[in-house]
Amino acid sequence: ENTWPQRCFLGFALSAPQRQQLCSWQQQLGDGNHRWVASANLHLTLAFLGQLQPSQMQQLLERVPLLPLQRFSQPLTQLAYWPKPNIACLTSEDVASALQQMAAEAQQLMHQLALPASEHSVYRPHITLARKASSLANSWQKLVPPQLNLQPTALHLYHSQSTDTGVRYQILNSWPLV
Ligand code: 3AM
Repeated sequence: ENTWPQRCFLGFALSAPQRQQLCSWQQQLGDGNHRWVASANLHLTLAFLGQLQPSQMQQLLERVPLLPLQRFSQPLTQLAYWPKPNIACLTSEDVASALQQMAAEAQQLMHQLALPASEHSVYRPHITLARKASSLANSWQKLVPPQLNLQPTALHLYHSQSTDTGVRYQILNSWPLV
């Protein structure tokens, strides 16, 4: 059952071994006041689209294939805590150029669809590992980070749905990277 608008984002999936790697790393640290992101929800966001109306969805589906959908390798090897979204994540200071270009053109596409652009002028690739993460702020960067090299084979359009058991990201459409 689809209701509108739909909260959506463009992003990349992790491989099953990568999800397992991060999940094991989270488990070593154990629980606390933070909320670990569930293994099934681990992802790399290209662009947060926000609330899409049906006409915007239709235009998006027409125009995403025009983005530079090139393969890339993005190492993610640094732990960071970002206070404003209050997340603890795995990130990198260097952005793969093909990913950088895709992110910039995705922002232009959002502008064309009259979607609010990102508040941030710089694209920072990251995998959110924990939310409500303020209790991790002091220790987080001193931990030994998981070493990940993301090499996605597709770009996905995700629908972010709230459910009784938490948020669920449903893939609505996928485009292969070439
Ligand atoms: O990729 P991460 O997990 O950091 O927090 C949301 C998640 O980020 C973020 O978009 C990703 C997919 O849901 N998000 C949610 N609301 C947002 C907003 N208003 C947002 N990003 C920017 N602006």
